Amino acid sequence: MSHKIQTLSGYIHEYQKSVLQPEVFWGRVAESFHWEKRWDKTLEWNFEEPDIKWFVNGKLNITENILDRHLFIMGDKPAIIWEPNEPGDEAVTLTYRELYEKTNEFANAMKAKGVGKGDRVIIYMPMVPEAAIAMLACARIGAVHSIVFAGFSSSSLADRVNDCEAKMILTSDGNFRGAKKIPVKAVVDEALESCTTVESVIVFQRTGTEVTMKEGRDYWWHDVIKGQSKECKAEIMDSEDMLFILYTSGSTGKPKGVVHTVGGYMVYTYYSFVNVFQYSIGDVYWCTADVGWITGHSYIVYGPLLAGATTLMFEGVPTYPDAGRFWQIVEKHKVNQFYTAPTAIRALQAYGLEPIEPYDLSSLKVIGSVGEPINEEAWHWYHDHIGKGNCPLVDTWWQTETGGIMVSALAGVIPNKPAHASLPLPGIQPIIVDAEGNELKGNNVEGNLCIKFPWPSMLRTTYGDHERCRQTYFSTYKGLYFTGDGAKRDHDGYLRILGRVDDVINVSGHRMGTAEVENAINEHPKVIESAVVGYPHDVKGQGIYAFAICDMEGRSEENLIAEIKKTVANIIGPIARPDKVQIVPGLPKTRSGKIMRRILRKVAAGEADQLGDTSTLLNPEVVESIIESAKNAK
Ligand code: 7RM
Repeated sequence: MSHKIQTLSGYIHEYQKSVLQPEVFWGRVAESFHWEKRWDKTLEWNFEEPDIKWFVNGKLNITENILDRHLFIMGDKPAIIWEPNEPGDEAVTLTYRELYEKTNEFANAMKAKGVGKGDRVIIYMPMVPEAAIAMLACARIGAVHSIVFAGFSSSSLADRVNDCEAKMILTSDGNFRGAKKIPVKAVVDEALESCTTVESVIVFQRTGTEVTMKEGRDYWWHDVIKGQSKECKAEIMDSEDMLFILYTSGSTGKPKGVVHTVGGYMVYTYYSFVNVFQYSIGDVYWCTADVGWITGHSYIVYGPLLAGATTLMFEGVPTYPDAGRFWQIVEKHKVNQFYTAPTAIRALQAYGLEPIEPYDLSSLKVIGSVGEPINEEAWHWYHDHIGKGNCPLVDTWWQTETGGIMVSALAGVIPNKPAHASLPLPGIQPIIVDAEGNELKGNNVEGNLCIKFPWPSMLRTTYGDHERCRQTYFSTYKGLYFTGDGAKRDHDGYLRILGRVDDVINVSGHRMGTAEVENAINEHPKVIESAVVGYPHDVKGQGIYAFAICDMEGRSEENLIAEIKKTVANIIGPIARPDKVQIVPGLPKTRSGKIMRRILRKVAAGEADQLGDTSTLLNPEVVESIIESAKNAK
């Protein structure tokens, strides 16, 4: 672990090196890995096309660095600890050797079904170790995984399957979440009615739920691994070959497939994991995310396992069987680093201190936050009552597109400051710009957050549509990667992330495009037009507020609102269900016909008295009736 920074002066020194000589800096980190062939050149890039290549012509397989490399001295050390949904059920530990064997066995099974290098595989699975095994098995044979969060609907799943033309789906019969048993395979079946590329589906048996298995297409996980060798030669990959695609919402209606490649992603997730969490061999690390999100990819699976860590996976939810579950697990497995989302903290905060009291949390050394800005109140609660005032709290800012943590304190190395993500990691060069793209230098400035130099784990493209990648991230400000977030650099030079400046809302740390939700609402036959905005929500950070113009004939407002919510849950998934729907006679439009969301945001936030100038509207009269009918929103 020679790359672990241990002091503030060490950080300052490393940061400086990483900016003055980025190629030397990252070359040194990359050297600690096993490469089949060393790279010729560390970096080639331009942000115009964009075209970014790290470790050019290097050849490797990421799983050799996760599995084979760790067999020698870590073979019997726990790689994954799995805590099941039911507290009474036994936890499962997989050592590095067991993970190696299970990955290879399943990789061979996938190969036997005709999947190989470059083929896309959709993973639609609950939080079981097999989800990690599935990811690694894909990486072993060079297949590109694309995980779809198992809470997404069949049509969301079908869209992703079709966009990446997946050849295989890995799924489960069902999924336990708290007191609920959720069908999973049935959702896949429904999705597959509108997909043509999928040749086989492998089903992991988790709940025993009855499922239909289509002859010649669907196979049980436990059947396909029978007789497979526990050795599988790793496919040699180019550093810039795809590792995975992960779909994420943006400001347009259609989620984009963010593409990450093997070499750079490996180097950066490892480096950032070790430094942010100050992981030491033997520690038990737990990130509560789902593998369906980027946090699960980078900081449950790849980063920790590359570092030889013990990573805990939890199948259930924070409030089952009660609001003490997280803390019970921390005590049970003596968790040393705990990484969760502000929305979970706020939800648990509402239960008070009683659920925490029975548990010994003294194993904790570092606590972390990710997914959205953490408000000061939640920060203090988390810091005082979970960290007991003596664990550094790392507020980590990053994105699906960045692949790894970009701005964060390094635990115990960089001093904390509530609600501030703080400082960039070595190798990361963030800048704040004004609307014209001028860099705002110095402290006490606020503007849009951009990154001006490439880092190893940045996205390379959006799958099947490179122009969209250029447009979305590299065209707003010439020569810069634009994050979509606003940020402030305070008087100490610490960064505070202010949230999205585009049409993306962050609901419980999950990104939703307003356009995506609007498209779903518009599917309801009685909806004529809709507009969706975010509004402050106590637990979720932001809630989804929808304004809809509807044909009311034969419907009560209440029924219609309920139907609209249901439509969205069906089309996208329950996480996109609007918190509030308001039926309106019209929407405020500019003269060019654009919806003026600024006004709707104020109404949704209950700040209709601060609307500002509405005189430029095409239809100013509609505003009064929107304000008036806000009380009927449900
Ligand atoms: C890791 C992840 C990305 C968006 C991002 C921000 C917001 C994430 C923080 C944060 C303030 C943080 N990827 N965000 N972390 N805002 N402080 N520590 O969440 O692609 O799903 O979302 O999330 O707006 O642009 S993501």
